[in-house]
Amino acid sequence: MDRKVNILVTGGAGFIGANFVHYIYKQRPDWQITVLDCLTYAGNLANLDGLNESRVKFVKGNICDGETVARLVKECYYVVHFAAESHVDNSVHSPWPFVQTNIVGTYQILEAVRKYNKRLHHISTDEVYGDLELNESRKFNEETPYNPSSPYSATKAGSDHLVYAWIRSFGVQATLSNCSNNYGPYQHVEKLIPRQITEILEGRRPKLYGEGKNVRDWIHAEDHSSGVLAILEKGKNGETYLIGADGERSNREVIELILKNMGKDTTDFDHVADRPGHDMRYAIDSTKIRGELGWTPKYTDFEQGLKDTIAWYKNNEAWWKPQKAITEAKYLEIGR
Ligand code: NAD
Ligand code: TDX
Repeated sequence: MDRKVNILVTGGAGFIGANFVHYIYKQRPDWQITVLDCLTYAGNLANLDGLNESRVKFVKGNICDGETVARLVKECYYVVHFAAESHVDNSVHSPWPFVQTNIVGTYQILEAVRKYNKRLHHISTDEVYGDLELNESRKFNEETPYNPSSPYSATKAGSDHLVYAWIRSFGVQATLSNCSNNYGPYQHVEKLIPRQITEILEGRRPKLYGEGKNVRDWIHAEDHSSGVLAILEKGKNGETYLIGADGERSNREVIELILKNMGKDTTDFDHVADRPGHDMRYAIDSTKIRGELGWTPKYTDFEQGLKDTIAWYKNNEAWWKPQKAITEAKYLEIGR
């Protein structure tokens, strides 16, 4: 590519967005990166520590603010749209911010890329497809019909439909990806894996929703990043790619593995109230991105990835500590 690439990353101060910024910073040393993030409770500027300001510019702003979005989109070459309200439990308790950010915010991004004819990659989730039975062989693929269960997944599904409509009605240049559950550094302590690691580090017991039979398909955030970069550079306009690393584990297995790798007895956890409408199983068939774009995940050993993640939380207490008590107080309020 001849011209200098400036990539606009929305939600780049959150978990996956920040992992993506670090990945691009290393993999594409000649690219300029602009992060647009309004720093909700889930955003943290410290996630971008260590990156040189001559290459990474941070703009504090809301994706629902059309003027800010248009100004930044006008200046960039690619837009990768991660910004979202992302936690299912929060969406069941308080859905309105999800409608605002996930739907109205995505609308503003789409209007700006339409106006300035810029290339968009929209980040979505496997949760838009609803859930699978525990014992069926079927996995989600690009043809699976949408069937979201929670306010979170319904608003992500809504944002995906907006992207499809803008592609078809206005010829917007966009790709989409639907990824499975991510883990790795910088994940907020509200999510399953960091919550349990930090509970143990604070001397408490992990908390398993219901019986813990629910299955999630785990992928390391760096593998999600490499998938997104492959789509951005080699993906076909208008297409969707599912990203997954064959990492299916029940929640109970995940908690047992965390306990084992932190030197605890694997029965040392508590069952707490189940999540309302709790999706049973997610699983991704990633044949398309592997076959068409030659993408493969690097972290194929989940237990090793988990060990690295445990080490990261042990070594970065100052990063998670300020959020921990606030997060557990929220959980106490909803009884989990
Ligand atoms: P996160 O909650 O950790 O981070 C979201 C980021 O977006 C935060 O930095 C927050 O400040 C920012 N943000 C929220 N609302 C905003 C707004 N209105 N304007 C500007 N910035 C705003 O989320 P995450 O887990 O990193 O997820 C990132 C994306 O990946 C989301 O689109 C999510 O749906 C998708 N996704 C997540 C997973 C997962 O396992 N976490 C899996 C598949 C897809
Ligand atoms: O303390 C807990 N105990 C527990 O058993 C927590 C926080 C969760 N769980 C269960 C609920 C889920 O079955 O673990 C599983 C994973 O929970 P989350 O980390 O909240 O993730 P999930 O609901 O699966 O959604 C995640 O993956 C898809 C992300 O938060 C979404 O943003 C993404 O789209």
